[in-house]
Amino acid sequence: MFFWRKKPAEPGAFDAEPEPEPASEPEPTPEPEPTPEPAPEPQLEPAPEPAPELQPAPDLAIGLERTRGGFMARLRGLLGGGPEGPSWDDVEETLIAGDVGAGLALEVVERARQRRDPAGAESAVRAELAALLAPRDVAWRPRPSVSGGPAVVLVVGVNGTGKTTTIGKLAARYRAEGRSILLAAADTFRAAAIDQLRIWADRAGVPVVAHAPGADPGAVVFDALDAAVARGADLVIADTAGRLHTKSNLMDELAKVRRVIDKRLPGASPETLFVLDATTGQNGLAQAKAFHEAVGLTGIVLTKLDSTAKGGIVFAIEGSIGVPVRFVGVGERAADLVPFDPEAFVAALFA
Ligand SMILES: Nc1nc2c(ncn2[C@@H]2O[C@H](COP(=O)(O)OP(=O)(O)OP(=O)(O)O)[C@@H](O)[C@H]2O)c(=O)[nH]1
Ligand SMILES: [Mg+2]
Repeated sequence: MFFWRKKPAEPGAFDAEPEPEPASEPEPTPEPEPTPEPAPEPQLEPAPEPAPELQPAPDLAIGLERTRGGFMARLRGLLGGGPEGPSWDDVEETLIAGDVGAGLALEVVERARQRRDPAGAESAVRAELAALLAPRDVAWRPRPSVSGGPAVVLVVGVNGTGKTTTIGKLAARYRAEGRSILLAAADTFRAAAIDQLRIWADRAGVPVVAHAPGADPGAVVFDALDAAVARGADLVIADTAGRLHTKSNLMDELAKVRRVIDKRLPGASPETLFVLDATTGQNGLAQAKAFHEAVGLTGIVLTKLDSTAKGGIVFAIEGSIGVPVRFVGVGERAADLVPFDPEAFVAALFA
């Protein structure tokens, strides 16, 4: 099967062999090609070197243009009104329309009113929104918890939220920082998913461990961890198939992958990143809760913030499961992933 053929080594690849000299003896009769069979062992594809340079991250204000022009423009308009102050009902309604959520919108308005902020209503609402986002280490990186072992990142979420794209962006980011990365193609549901991960891996210059489509995702992750330990890689990022949070058998499969990591690298405490499409709005909260229960999330990546005028979900998602947003996706390029800094985020919204 074509799938199992090793790719030719790129010029300059670290494990490229020199071309063999042409033989002077008469050519032996070529053996008939054996019927290719799916090999049981994983395929570790070589990565081109050196790491391509990562373009600078986009300005957050540009990435958030739609949200800034959408519910935030209305909010700023209301809050910047005359000396009599805003209509708090309108403020609440605007927050709800911006996906902040009804309960949270009411709380923000109540607390902002009680502040009687001498700097005005905008300053009060801004402070209350900022207070919904816990302070965090903005320079966060996935770190190994097992001495000598790799850091492990398991990427999960419902279908089409941007998991594979985010993995490509993360690989490019950490590779540009000089880390040694390996990707695990544990979305074995479709052949195209494996190919998509390969394209991102090639761009970032990182190797992929893949099995055949339909293989057990846990086995792929197990082999990727083996390969990472053997190579001394310091980061493994595993892609997983998108799944509906309501399908318990699929959620069980994810929990199994999680157990495989614990078994192969006891104490590794993998980062489990939940990728949420910001355009999903409040439905994202139910998704996050179900994934949190199934696998224990440690971080959130909020994607497609560039595509929504209602980015208020960011204020609701953290509090709903008590897990920090680590990155926001603001486009489809490798560089379009921004580490989440609550202060910069709120400043960009109110700019
Ligand atoms: N505009 C925009 N598009 C994005 C972003 N992140 C991902 N996408 C797009 O979203 C679509 C789905 O992305 P994938 O990475 O394939 O999503 P996935 O979660 O891996 O999908 P499945 O594996 O099918 O569950 C692609 O067209 C991506 O280019 C983002 O931050 N902004
Ligand atoms: Mg995918």
